[in-house]
Amino acid sequence: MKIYSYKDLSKQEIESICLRQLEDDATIQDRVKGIVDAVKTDGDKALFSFAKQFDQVELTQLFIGKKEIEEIAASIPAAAKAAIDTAYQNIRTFHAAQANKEEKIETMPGVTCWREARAIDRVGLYIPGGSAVLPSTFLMLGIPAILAGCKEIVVCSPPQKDGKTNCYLAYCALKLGIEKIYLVGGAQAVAAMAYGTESVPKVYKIFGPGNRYVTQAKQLIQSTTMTAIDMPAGPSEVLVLTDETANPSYVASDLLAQAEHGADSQTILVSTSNEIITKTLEQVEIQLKELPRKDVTALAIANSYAVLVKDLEQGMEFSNTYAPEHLILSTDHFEPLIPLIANAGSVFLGNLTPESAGDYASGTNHTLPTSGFAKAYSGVSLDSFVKKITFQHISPKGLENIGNTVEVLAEAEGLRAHRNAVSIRLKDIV
Ligand code: HSO
Ligand code: ZN
Repeated sequence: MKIYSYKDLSKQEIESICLRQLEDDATIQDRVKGIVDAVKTDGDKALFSFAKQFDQVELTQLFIGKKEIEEIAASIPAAAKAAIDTAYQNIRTFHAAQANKEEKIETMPGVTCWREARAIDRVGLYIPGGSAVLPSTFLMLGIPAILAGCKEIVVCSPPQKDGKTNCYLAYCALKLGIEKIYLVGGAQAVAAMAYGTESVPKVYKIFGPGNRYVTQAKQLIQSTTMTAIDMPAGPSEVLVLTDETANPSYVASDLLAQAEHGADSQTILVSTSNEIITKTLEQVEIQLKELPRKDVTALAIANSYAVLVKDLEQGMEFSNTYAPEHLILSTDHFEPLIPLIANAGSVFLGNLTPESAGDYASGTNHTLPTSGFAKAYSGVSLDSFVKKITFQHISPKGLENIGNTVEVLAEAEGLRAHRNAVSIRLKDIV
């Protein structure tokens, strides 16, 4: 892992080490376009053939229904069932608290404005199932979708080798009251949900992480159909800010947890202490050896770096420029840093708060902006599954109060019909 000293870096160098490699692979783009077009024209037929080609399974049906979900879910080990129950409860509690009813505001006497949330009727959730099957993602997307009141929740996840889904996903579906899982993965799943096929319903917004094909497909359908997406996605990342109060073994474990997601994951260590950097890197080497995914993890660590800063404030300055998906403040002195955080997806405070807690069970959502998008995007929340509609009502008194302002502005814009829409009413009340 490369080590930089902040004081020796120019502004340009800082910006350049904060840059993520944005995916612009023409081969992937072409392949994804081919897949999306095939699903658009051939529907289910294309999905069956892609299942054979990419998942090596010969499906007879593109989904599993309630009965099968119940049967598969029954084989979940007791400990996993209990863990999912606890995570479910915490995620539900945290997201339920996001449903705030907004006040009606009288902007002028007789002019009342307000906003109400309405669920997006049909949403699509993509649950990855390639190198890792992620039931946690099912909970992170399914719970807010249900709480928001989405009427149709379409779930796509690649089929396992047996042409089914695994017991963890089946149990999540059962808990969420979702009665079908479509056995469709990759770019073809995104296309199916964007265009609709004989089996897979078309949705208005697609959520969920995925590999480069899934990400590319989401971007493509966003620009070619009326389908919205949760956010642009890139490889997962963490920035850990530390001082001498950090525990190097804990910090190393957090860096490795992020690194094991994939070779392109980024793990950034920022510290006020040279000693913490050295000890953490030693710990990374020691802990890495024991990991089952050590090959991929080592590649991600090799692509990562450490930055030595003069104090925690300077570390925050760097973090705000980097805008990490996950920011861990591994210091006892995190409190005064909170107001300084400008750009981050989700923040983990203190030495006993591992990112893994948020990945699975504390309650916050793990679908977060990566690649610097934390400068402008929020993570998934209840809000992601609703539209906010504004309302207004004007009383006779209100029209008297606001009428002239609208008339003058309409005239200034040369829009006589706009002015008339007020004048014609004002005439009747004064
Ligand atoms: N860290 C990932 C989420 C995840 N981790 C799922 C484990 N399972 C992106 O925030
Ligand atoms: Zn994770």
